Amino acid sequence: MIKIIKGDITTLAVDAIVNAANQVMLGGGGVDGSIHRAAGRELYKACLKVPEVRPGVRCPTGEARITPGFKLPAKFVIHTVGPVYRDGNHGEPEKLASCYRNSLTLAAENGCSSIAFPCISTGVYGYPKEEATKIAVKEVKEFLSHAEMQRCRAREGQGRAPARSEMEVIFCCFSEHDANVYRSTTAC
Ligand code: AR6
Repeated sequence: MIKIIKGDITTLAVDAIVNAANQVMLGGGGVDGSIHRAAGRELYKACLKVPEVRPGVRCPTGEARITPGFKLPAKFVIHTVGPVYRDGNHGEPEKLASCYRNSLTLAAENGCSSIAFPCISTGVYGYPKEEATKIAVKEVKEFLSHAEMQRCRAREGQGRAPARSEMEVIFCCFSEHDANVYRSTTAC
């Protein structure tokens, strides 16, 4: 199930909120700064413990890492790094799509049944909102329908409904304008 809300992602009592982080994963501006402030110093310490894949890179662009939420109402923070937008011809759409796919997969692997996303890459990283929204909605819809297909197969195979229910995916927009972009895109 997809929900679109206007609000501050740090206030949501969901299983996981997604952070639009950078590769170092030690905080920054925008939603990243707000999440670190609300979660407290423990989040910074947990991020420090995430191993570097190369100097200064804990999470490469398009990938995702998970930590506890500490003082946040959310149980987990899934940190993902969106692409910096240049012109759309430098692999940005694929990288942004993999942020959504990897975050959703990590959430499912950690037993999450609700997850909230900010509009990854559309702030400091400059991704045009309409284009980014189309990618976000497409990836989430594909993930949910694939998960539904797996549930159907499991039902057929076992003769009973599996315990796992559909994941609730919230697009948490910081402005009414962003929420309207999501509303018109999900309606398509
Ligand atoms: N709740 C929900 N959405 C928010 C919030 C909030 N509390 N605060 C901002 N947004 P940005 P990026 C929206 O710039 O473009 C950081 O410095 C905001 O309106 O936070 O992926 C990182 O460390 C926008 O729509 O992330 C990286 O260096 C969206 O969140 C860099 O910025 C994303 O804006 C990442 O840039």
